[in-house]
Amino acid sequence: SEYDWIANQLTQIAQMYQVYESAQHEILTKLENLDAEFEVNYNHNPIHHIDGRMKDPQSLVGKIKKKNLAPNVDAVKNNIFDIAGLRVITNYIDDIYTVEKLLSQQDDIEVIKRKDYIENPKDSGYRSLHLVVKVPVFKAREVESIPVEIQIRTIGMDMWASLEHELRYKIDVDRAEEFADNLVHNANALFAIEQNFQDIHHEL
Ligand code: 0O2
Repeated sequence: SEYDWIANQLTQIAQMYQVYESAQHEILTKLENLDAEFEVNYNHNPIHHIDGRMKDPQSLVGKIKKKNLAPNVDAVKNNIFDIAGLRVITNYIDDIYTVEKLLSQQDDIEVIKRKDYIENPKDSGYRSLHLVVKVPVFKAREVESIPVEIQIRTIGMDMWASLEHELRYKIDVDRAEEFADNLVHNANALFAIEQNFQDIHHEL
């Protein structure tokens, strides 16, 4: 019946979220372990802090529509890679690439997507390194390889992105251009400051 169909869909969705959350935990543990090792061996922590989120259902449905996907779990799994997300905030710009290298060189990690919005900032001024990595999740009956989106950025890049994200919803369409220039200017200024701090850090 129709109810069986709904029950089946809901179960599949719950199972999907559960396994993606497990994958997020696996990656979070790897990152925390790397940071702890740095703490013991060097005087410097690359990671300032880590945030995580599971994509909320509204936003997932929005993406299914935008991408014109068939509304089923398989289509979602094969085409949407940010169901599980982690955001790694680093202290310095160099740390971004250190974190990337240390994670991606691990035997059970496969990088399936990489976008460097630091080399090539977005027109908005947005900077961040975006990775999608697959990690094996060991389930009762099988091993499933699950993608997790990781955004790696400095404190300054993160500050800019969260303020810009908040402002985006408040800016009138007719004044958008005026603010756009301002925001790009601020992104570049913050980047210059962080390069400066990086130089001092190297010097010391
Ligand atoms: P949420 O709530 O974080 O999920 P794809 O995911 O590959 O299909 P695309 O366009 O390749 O889509 O993704 P992109 O641009 O590499 O990354 C999208 C995410 O990056 C966004 O998530 C934001 O978190 C962040 N982002 C990208 N551009 C900007 C920007 O100009 N300003 C800010 N503040 N953040 C940005 P979602 O999906 O929008 O939301």
